Amino acid sequence: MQLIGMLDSPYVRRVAVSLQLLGLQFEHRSISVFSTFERFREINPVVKAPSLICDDGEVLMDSTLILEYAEALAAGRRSLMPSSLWERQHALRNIGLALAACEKSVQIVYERNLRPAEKRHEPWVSRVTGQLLAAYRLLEAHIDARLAATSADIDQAGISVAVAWHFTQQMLPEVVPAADYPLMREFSAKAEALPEFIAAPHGAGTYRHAGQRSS
Ligand SMILES: N[C@@H](CCC(=O)N[C@@H](CS)C(=O)NCC(=O)O)C(=O)O
Repeated sequence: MQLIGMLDSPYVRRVAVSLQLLGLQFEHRSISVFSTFERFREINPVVKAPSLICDDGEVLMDSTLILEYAEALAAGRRSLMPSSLWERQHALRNIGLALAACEKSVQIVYERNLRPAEKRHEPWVSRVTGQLLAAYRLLEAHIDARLAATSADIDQAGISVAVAWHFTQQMLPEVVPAADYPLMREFSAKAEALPEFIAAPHGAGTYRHAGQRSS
């Protein structure tokens, strides 16, 4: 299967990290939804990153749906979702906060990079910024030892929280000052040191699995 989209998207990156941790082989194609719109459109006419081309050619989109498919592929070997109801509830709460943080960060980036300065609507930016900070304040309050950060025990909440935080810090560090979130910073440093995160770094690069990297 092929993962389509750039690793500067937190949605693409959470899928790239998760597929590795689930033990699933995939090819990554770093195609941009902006600079290579037409090329992306040939793969998925809706032009959404991430897109996943399944082995039979069917194309999936939306990171959460792709991860649901990946979980089914890895069933019986590994899952990144806790099985106990109580732990799953907390994981889903943290994933929801992480995805909201991604969405609000992306909205601010798009507002800055895609909209002409004279057309920017400050009340909208303030609203989105407030939502973004609310998500990170809640994550900072909730983050605890349950968010494990080794390759063997990190779960989808840990992956999504770490990827969201790193994306926001890469793109909008002045909006969400890291110094105000010491627990997030500490957790992110542990997660970013894992081989699966290092193999799929934020940016324009392409993930290559270990065999591809050494050849
Ligand atoms: N909810 C989606 C969000 C995906 C998303 O918005 N991706 C961005 C890249 S970060 C994208 O495709 N942008 C192009 C567009 O929406 O036109 C997911 O989880 O995959």
